[in-house]
Amino acid sequence: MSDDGIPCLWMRGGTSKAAVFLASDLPADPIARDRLLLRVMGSPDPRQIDGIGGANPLTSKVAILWPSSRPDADVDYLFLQVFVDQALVSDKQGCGNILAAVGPAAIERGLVAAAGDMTPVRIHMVNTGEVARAEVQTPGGRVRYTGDTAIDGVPGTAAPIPLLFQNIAGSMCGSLLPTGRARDVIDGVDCTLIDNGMPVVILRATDFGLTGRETCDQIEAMDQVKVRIECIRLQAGALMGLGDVSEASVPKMTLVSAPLHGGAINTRSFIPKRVHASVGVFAAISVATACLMPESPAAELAVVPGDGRFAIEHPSGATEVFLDIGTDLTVRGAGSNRTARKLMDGRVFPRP
Ligand code: NQM
Repeated sequence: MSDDGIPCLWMRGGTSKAAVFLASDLPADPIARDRLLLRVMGSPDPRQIDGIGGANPLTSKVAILWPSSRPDADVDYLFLQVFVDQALVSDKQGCGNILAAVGPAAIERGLVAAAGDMTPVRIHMVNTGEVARAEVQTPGGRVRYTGDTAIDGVPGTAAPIPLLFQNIAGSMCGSLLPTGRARDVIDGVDCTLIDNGMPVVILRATDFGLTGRETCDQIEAMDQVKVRIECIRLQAGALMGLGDVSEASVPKMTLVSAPLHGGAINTRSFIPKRVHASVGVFAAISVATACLMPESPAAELAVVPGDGRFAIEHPSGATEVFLDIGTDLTVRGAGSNRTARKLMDGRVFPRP
């Protein structure tokens, strides 16, 4: 298989990048598949110099697509996080940013037929079991990537790809608040253990001596802060029913502080060891949901918008997520407007 290369689409989805494959082009056995993907990306190696990975968790991602196994979806999407400096590939999280690339890629690869100027694509997110809806612009039967939509963390503008979700609470933990509480205390630090599409632990930045304005590089240089956060993460993972998370990419750790630029709340997210250059889509939805819970450290800092549109501030601007909030304050649905772009369509040659 690898002598002739493997068909591969290299796509930007939101503020991340992924290699997109058809399942039929990869080994069916997950162990053989993951070994191959490590070689494709160039892992383990901090620079991923002998592969196509970008030496950061946000650019070392894989999406695998196949015709949907479910009547309520058009395409199945398995997300895999390929670790940069460890020989690990994890399916234990989804990815809302790469999800933005799935609709266009499914149309590019003929898994979904373009239908008029806008093609709705129902995507079964295999990692968590839910179905998302993406709207892809397809004038003349081809994906249009150009447009006027700007998202923070990506230069320029592109065609919008609205993403809509329902029933994402408890995506990996089984319930929105896996401990049954909106506030737990771990190592003396208040936190909210929440899963509205992504398992996230929400903590006050000030409890770690931070203002929340620090850059990613500044935080990554703070060894003591990182050790404290990882220690809390390992305990939180067990409390959230995720077991031993020492080699898992969830839960994500998000430090919150008061908004700085008119948004709902300000964040710095560990994903879980590197600091995210922006924020994950589902992570942002989980943070927004915590802002509605009076006992959460997020609620005391948040400025909750009246229209359900939460601008979640992060190191490169803000990500807007939408919550459809019922009268009893339950979150019925959520969404985000993202963009994506086809960067390369060709064959990838994994390291032997
Ligand atoms: O939370 C990074 C990203 C993500 C995940 C990560 C994401 C999400 O920004 O839905 O998008 O948290 O590892 O690509």
